[in-house]
Parts: sequence; C-alpha cells; structure tokens
Amino acid sequence: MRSGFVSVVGRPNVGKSTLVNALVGEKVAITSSRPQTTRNTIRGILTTDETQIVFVDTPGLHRPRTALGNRLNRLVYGSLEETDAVLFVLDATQRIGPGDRLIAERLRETEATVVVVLNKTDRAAKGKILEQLQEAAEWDFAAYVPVSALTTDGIELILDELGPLLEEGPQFFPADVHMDQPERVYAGELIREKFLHRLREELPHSLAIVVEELETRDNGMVYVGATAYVERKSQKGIVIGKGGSLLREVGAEARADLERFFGSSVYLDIRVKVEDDWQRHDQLLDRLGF
Ligand SMILES: Nc1nc2c(ncn2[C@@H]2O[C@H](COP(=O)(O)OP(=O)(O)OP(=O)(O)O)[C@@H](O)[C@H]2O)c(=O)[nH]1
Ligand SMILES: [Mg+2]
Repeated sequence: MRSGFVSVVGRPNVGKSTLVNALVGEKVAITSSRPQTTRNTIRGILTTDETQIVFVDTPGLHRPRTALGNRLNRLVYGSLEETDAVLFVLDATQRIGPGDRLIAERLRETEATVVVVLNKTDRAAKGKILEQLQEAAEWDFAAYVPVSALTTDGIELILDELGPLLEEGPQFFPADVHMDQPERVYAGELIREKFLHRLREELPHSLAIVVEELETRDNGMVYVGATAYVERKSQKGIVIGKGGSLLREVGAEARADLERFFGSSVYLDIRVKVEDDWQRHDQLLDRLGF
C-alpha cells in the first residue's frame, strides 16, 4: 500500500475544513462562516484499494492574541514536521494578503511538497482566478489547483497531484474509518457548529463545548450531556436566548446531526456555564481539552 500524511493549512475561513470534508467524502470537521472555527488538528482519512491519505485539517493561521491563539499556531506549524505534503489553501474571493505571504514564507522552509489550492472558485470571476494563480506562482510551489470545496469542483485534480507523492507505507487506519476523533469530541464539535451558525461577532471565540456524558441507555437511546462554556456572565444570556429559544434551536439541530451520526435516537442535554476568560488561561485550556 502507498500512504501518507497531508496537512491542510491557510488563513482562517479560507475553507480548509470544507475541503477536507470534500476530499474524504464525509463530514469529519465542522465548518462555519466564523473565522477560527477549527481549534484542533483533525485527521480525515481517505482509503482506496491501493492508497491511504490521512488529511490533517488545522486551525487557521493568524496573528495570535491569546494563549489559545498561540497554542493553535504552534499546533499547525508542528503538524508540518510529520507531513509528506501540504495543501496551502487560498480564498479566491479575497486578494492574496500579508497573512498568506507569511504562511508561504514558512512553507518554503519545510521539506514537504506544497500544493497550492485556490478555493471558492465558484464565487470568483475567471479573470480574477487567473490573476491570483499568477501571483501565487511566484512562490514556486509544486502545483496550483483551482477548486470549489463547496461544489467539489476540481477536487479530483488535488488527488491527482497527491497520488504520485505517496510512498510505500503502512495502512494507518482501517479502511472504514474516516476520522480519528473520539465520539465525545466529535459530538461536542457538532454542537459547537450549531452555536457558531447562530452567534455573532466575538461570541463564537468565547464558546467551548465539553461533552461530559455519552452513553447508550437500556432502551437504545444515546444520552449526550454537554456543557457550553462562555467567558462572561453577559454571554450566558445570549447563548441561552430569550426564554431559552436559542438553546432550544441549537439543541434540536445538533440532535438531528447526532442522531444521523449514532444511527439511533439521542437525548441531548446542554448546560451553560461561565468560566472567566478561559481563552487566556493555560490551565483552563488543558481542562477544556485543548
Ligand atoms: N462559496 C464557497 N464557500 C466556501 C467554499 N469552501 C468553504 N466555503 C465557506 O467558507 C466558510 C469557511 O469554511 P471553513 O471550511 O469553515 O473554513 P476554514 O478554513 O476551515 O476556517 P477555520 O477553521 O476557521 O480556519 C464557510 O461558510 C464555508 O461554507 C467554496 O468552495 N465556495
Ligand atoms: Mg476549519
């Protein structure tokens, strides 16, 4: 078998997680229009008869302002040390900026083969796409592939580029496994995603979900007990909503996803707690599972 690890890196919100889901063909990572949705490296696994590619989705790279931000950046650059290839994702709807250039500089120092993926081409004019590709070509990376992770247009072209880079190696995961997250962590992510879709501005960054209980009851129902941590008292009310409305809506949406995932009915219980400034404290980050 030929196999390898491929890290997916780029600025926040360029579509890295959407891309990994498209490549794997399963929802392994949550996505949202809020920057910094991904907070951990998440492995998504694509297995065919002769190959296995382990895609490593990473948090968006940005100038860190908190202990959490620092951890995430270190995590991303750390992941590059064990990788065979890198997908460097750019957003076709935005100009190439200083953030992209900084990442490009760092990537030029790595030994891994770098493939540039220009994403969101469904929302950009042909002329703009060409301009961006030309501008990025100055970095002199191994290949440049325009795609839409959303419509999956061009996704096979990425696999065509990666195929020849894989070397003879072990099968890291069983063929039917698509991700490496524990069920508890994945369940927490699905819940967080529903909050992200409904919360505005800074609040998404202040939210952490911990699933404390996950068990199948005698009647076959899966019980999920989760806590939503916010950083300030004022945020608690927002997360709960008027008369509990937001929490109810998020709960219903998350439950539907969880039921699909577990293939059984789910009882979901979400509590909300305030944990002052958890993003800034290393001890709290440990406890919240970062
Ligand atoms: N139109 C369009 N939107 C896309 C495409 N890929 C991703 N998006 C959208 O862009 C937003 C960000 O996508 P994510 O996959 O969460 O981005 P990310 O790079 O993983 O973001 P972080 O984890 O925060 O760094 C979401 O609203 C996606 O639906 C695409 O090909 N076309
Ligand atoms: Mg992401």
